Amino acid sequence: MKYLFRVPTVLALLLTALTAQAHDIEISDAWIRAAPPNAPALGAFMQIENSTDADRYVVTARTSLDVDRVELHRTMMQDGIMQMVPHDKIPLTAGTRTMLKPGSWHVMLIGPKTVPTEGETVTLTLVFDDGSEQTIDALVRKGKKMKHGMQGHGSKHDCKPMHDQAQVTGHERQQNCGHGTKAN
Ligand SMILES: [Cu+2]
Repeated sequence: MKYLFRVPTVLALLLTALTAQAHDIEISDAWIRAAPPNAPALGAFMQIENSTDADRYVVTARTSLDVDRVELHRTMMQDGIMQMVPHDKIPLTAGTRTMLKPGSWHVMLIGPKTVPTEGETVTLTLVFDDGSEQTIDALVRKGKKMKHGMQGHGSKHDCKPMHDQAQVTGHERQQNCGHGTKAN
């Protein structure tokens, strides 16, 4: 009898393990910010859910787009100014959702030979610290509108050194400033 009772338990444990593995790391809402044709770099953003009980990391990324290189960046306040800092990896804290978004963590596609237009999709591959990879499609679109109430909080100070936006139009830069401010 004892043996019979154990079988379902083992099966249940196995199923749980398999299910957990299938949903280890989940990437959703991947997008790339639409940019002018001469943009020197493109920001790629997404949400990454780490439903495991261990901290994980994105260690590198690739893209189907023809670019000079792909870097992992974080926009942050340094020496009193907002700037983009390259990182070796993006931490995915156990049991949490990490937001890659303007003004925060992002994947930077540097030196695109051709800048994709709005509505196109670009394939991104993220490589994790355990060597596993996930490939997703990122939609090229405009940045999300600022949330209500945030507009008044921006300042010129926040806008000055917004990384790759240095060479884009004034209008685009204005938009980006809002996002940087929001995220911090
Ligand atoms: Cu960047």
